[in-house]
Amino acid sequence: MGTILSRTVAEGVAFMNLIDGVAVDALSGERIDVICPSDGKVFSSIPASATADVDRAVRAAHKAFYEGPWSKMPAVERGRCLTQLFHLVEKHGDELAALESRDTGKPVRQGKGDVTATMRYYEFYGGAGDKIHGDTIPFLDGYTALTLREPHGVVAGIIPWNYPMQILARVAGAALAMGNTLVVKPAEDASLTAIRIAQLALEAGIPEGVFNVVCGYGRDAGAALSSHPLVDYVTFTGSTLTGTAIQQAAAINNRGVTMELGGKSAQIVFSDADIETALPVLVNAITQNAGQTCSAGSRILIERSVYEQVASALADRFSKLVAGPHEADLDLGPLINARQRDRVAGMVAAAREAGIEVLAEGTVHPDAPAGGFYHPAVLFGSVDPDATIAQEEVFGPVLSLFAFEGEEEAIRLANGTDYGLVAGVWTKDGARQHRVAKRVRAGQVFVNGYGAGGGIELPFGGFKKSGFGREKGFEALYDMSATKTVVFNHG
Ligand code: TXE
Repeated sequence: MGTILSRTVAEGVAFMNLIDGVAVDALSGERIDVICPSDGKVFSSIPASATADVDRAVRAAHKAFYEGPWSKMPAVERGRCLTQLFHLVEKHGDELAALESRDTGKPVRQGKGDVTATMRYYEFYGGAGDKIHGDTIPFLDGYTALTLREPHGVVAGIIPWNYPMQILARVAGAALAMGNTLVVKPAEDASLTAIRIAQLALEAGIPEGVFNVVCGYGRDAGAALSSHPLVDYVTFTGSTLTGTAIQQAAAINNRGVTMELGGKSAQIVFSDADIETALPVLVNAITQNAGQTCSAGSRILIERSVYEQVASALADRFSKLVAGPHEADLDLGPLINARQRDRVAGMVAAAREAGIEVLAEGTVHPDAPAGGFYHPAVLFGSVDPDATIAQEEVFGPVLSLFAFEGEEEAIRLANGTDYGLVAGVWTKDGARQHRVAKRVRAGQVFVNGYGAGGGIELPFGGFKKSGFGREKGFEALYDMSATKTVVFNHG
């Protein structure tokens, strides 16, 4: 089962909120247990913050925006702080990876991958903020007209539990680079790295009050944050249902929002594809983070002439997949909590009962702790495109295969859900690559490859119920700022 690498990290530590540069408990003193998904045991705790704590953090961020140096600093100086944060994440990389693995249950090497991606966000945005500028616009005689890109003010970041450190980095990197101040509400299931990163941000020279973290439940702290009148912009990654609630809350104050929601992403495998190259990528796209990835490739559409070949090669690989505790570094870790494990198990059971064929199933390692939230990988074959398992996000290691005949049907199936986050196209035909990439309704399309996790410089976001607004790359800097037009009359 491998050696124990991170079963002791943060043992017994009572983590605190970080508000205005100070570590503070919730005003009520109430706390939430932190449970390791690998064994289901409590190892730490976080504050159960409520409206009054959120108010305190938002007021600190508001004061830091209007009275502090951050929003007035030259972009290059803000960038240097973010670059310093990049160095500090690297310095504390082992600790952060261990913390993330224990908090989320993800295999240790994936925790390390999250550190690498997190560093890359702070590196990218450390160098990007000073490259954003406005325009001068030809206007009436006797006038000069120009635009400035200005920060929104206080940005609220509501973060999920699947990639807590990475998703925080993509929000914080872009928001801070543009001069906003930040109040982060990490997920109640995975808040630890957010607290550590906010502490490191202080060490990196980001002033007090600029980067605040308030832990708590979504229905309490999250709802209070998204509806707070001093919040100027809300960015959210999570479920489509919660996204709708947050949009409604932010609408009370008519605030802008970025929504990065669910997915049911398809990869299309044409008969001329390099199948050997595709196979490990197809498997990884649904097993990474045990399928708890918004961009997971949860549907594979296979041209009928190669369906049997691809399906049996995938079945072979699926039957060898083993789930186990994070420190054992197997193919899959546990799911985040009992509720998610039961949800996935329920969807799998319903699909079986509906008569959908199970082509292969992985296993849970016999030595995996009994209290852990494990679910084996499951491969469904010849799935009806209208079936629930084909339409709804499972958020677990569950892959559905579909057969298609020709390009038109492939595109129709790929576009045949309410979501539109990512797609993959596997073919050697260059003209087809372009045609299909254009017609698939997804925010990112990968041709002969797949992976939304890397590529920090690539804009990312959805169509349809997958959300709106774009994160990552330069596009996020536009989302995290507003255009101001200034007109000078020389007459
Ligand atoms: O997510 P929620 P949950 C999907 C995935 C999963 C399902 C449920 O399908 O099975 O969501 O997971 C905060 N106001 N994704 O319930 O509720 C919450 O505290 C303000 C997709 O855990 O979306 C947490 O910080 N905030 C996904 C964050 O929202 C609220 C990642 C996400 O929780 C709130 C995670 C409220 N009323 C789950 N209610 C992705 N797109 O990557 C909750 N929150």
